[in-house]
Amino acid sequence: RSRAEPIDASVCEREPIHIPGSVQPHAAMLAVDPDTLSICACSDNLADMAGVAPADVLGRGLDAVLPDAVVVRLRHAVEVGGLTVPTRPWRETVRLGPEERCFALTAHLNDGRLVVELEMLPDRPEDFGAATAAQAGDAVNRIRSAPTLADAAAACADEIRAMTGFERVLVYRFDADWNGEALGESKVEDYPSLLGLRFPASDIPAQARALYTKAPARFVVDRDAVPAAVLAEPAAANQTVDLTYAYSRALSPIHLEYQRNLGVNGSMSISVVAEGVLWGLIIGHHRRPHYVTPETRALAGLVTDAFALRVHELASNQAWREQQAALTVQNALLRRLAGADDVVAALTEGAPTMADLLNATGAAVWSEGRVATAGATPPEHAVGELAAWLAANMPAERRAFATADLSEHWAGAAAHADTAAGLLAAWVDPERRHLLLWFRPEVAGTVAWGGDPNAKVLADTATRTVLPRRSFERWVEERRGEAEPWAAWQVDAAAGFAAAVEGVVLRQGRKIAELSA
Ligand code: BLA
Repeated sequence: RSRAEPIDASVCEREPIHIPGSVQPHAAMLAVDPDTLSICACSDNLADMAGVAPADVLGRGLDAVLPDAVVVRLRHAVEVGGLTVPTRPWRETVRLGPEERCFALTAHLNDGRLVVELEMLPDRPEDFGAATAAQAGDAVNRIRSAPTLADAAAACADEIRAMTGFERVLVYRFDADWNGEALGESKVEDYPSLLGLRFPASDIPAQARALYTKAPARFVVDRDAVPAAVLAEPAAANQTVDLTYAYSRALSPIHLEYQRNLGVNGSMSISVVAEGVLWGLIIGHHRRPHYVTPETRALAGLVTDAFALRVHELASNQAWREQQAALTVQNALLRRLAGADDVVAALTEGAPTMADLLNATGAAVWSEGRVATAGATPPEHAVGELAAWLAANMPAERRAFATADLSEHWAGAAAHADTAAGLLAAWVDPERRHLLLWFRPEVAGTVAWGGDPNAKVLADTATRTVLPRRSFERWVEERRGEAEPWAAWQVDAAAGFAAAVEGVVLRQGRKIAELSA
C-alpha cells in the first residue's frame, strides 16, 4: 500500500539534474570525444531523427552521422579553441537522413566532451509564430525606457509573451532566502493569474538554481513526451554525460509532475542574471505542448538580458541616489561634530541627525554608559542593555552588526518591535567605549503565497518518489516582527561613519589630554 509521507526537502537538492541520462525527444544528442571525434554516447531517437541506428554509430567517428564538410568545420572549431565557452556553441544548419531533413546543429564543449545537439527544424517556422529581430529590438527599447522595476517587469512579460506565444509569462524574482515572487505577468484571459504570489525556495532547489546561473534557458516542448534515453559505450557511461548546457536536456520528472499539478504543459524558464547572480527567471506556461523555434528562443534570451541590465541599472541608480543623500548628511554631521564640545549631542540634536544618514526612524549614541537618542527609539535603559548585549556577543573583530529582525538575536527585543525590529549598530572605537545605533520599526502586513509555504514535502512510501505539492491555492501569511532590511552599502556606510567619528573623538581626547598636561 502506498502512502504519502513527509520527507526532508534536501532530497530534492540531491537529484543530479545535470546528468539525467536523457534528452527531450524533439532533439537528438551525440556526445563525442573532442580529440578523436569518436562518438561515446547518443540518444536513442537518433534513428528516427537522422536515419542512423545508435548501434551503428557508438564508438565510430562523427562522420557516421554528420556530412564530412560539417565534421571538418567542427574539428577546426575545436582545434582553434572556438568552443571553449559552453554558452557560445557552434551553430549551423545541416541536412540529414534519407529525406534530407533540416536540422539545427549546436555543439559545445563541456566536461571533456563535445556535446552535439540536433533539432529537427519545422518546414514552416512561421506556423510557430517566429519572432523577428525588429520585434526584439522594440522590446529592448521598451524595457530600457521603463522608469520603475514594476514597469520593466510588466513590459518584459508582455514582450516575451508576444514573441514566444506562451499563454502566461511571469517575471519571477528571488528574495534573499530564495523564495520567489511573481513581479510581472502577461497572460490570456482564461488562464488564472499568479501575479503577486510568492513561492517557497523548495520549489526550485539549490542545484537547479546553480545550473540556471550557468545555463541561460530551458524550454520544455511537451511535458508528457517520453524522453529519449542516452545510450553509451560502455552502457554505464550514459549517466555521465553532463548536459548542463544542453538545451535539449530532459528536465527533472519531479518538476514535470509539479508542472502537471500547476496545469502547465509546454514551459519555459529563462535565467535573469545580473552581475553573475541569479536574480530571477522569466517563466512561460502553456496548457498544451508548445514549441518555440531556435531563432525565437535566442531573441527571447536577448530581451531577457536587456531586462537583467535594466534591473541592475535601476537598482544601482537608486543606490547611487541614496548614497549621495547619505553623503550630504554625513558631511553636515561631521562639520557639526568638528566644532562641537559634546560629540553625543552633536549627533542626536538639531537637523539632520544621525537617523537621517541611513533612512532610519531612530538613532542613538551610547557613550560609556551615557545614552542620547533621536527619533523613535527604545527607552534609554533598553538602549543601554542592548549595548551591553552587543559588547558581549559581537565578535571582537566585527565593527558593525545589522539585522531586520532583532528578536531573532536579542531576547530583550520583543518589547520594542514598534521602534527597534531592525537594528544597525557600529562601534566607534576598538575598546568599545562608544557605540552608534540606528533603528527601524517592524513592517506588519500580509504576504500571499501560491500554496502553504510551511507544508512538508511528501514522498510516496511505496515507490519512494517525491510528490510535489498539488495545491497552489492562495495562502495568506501575516507578517510581523521584521523591519525594512538594511542595504549592504548602508552597513558599510555605518561602519565608515563610525570610523570618521572615531577620528573626531580621538582628536578631542588628545585635545583634552593636552589641556590637562
Ligand atoms: C525546477 N521549479 C523549477 C523551475 C521552476 C520551478 C520555474 C525551472 C524549470 C522550468 O523551466 O520549468 C518552479 N514554476 C515554479 C514556480 C512557478 C512555476 C515556483 O511556474 C510559479 C509560478 N520542485 C518541488 C519539489 C521539488 C522540486 C518539492 O516543488 C523537489 C523534489 C524540484 N524543481 C525541482 C527540480 C527542478 C525544478 C529538481 C529542476 C528541473 C530541471 O531543470 O531539471
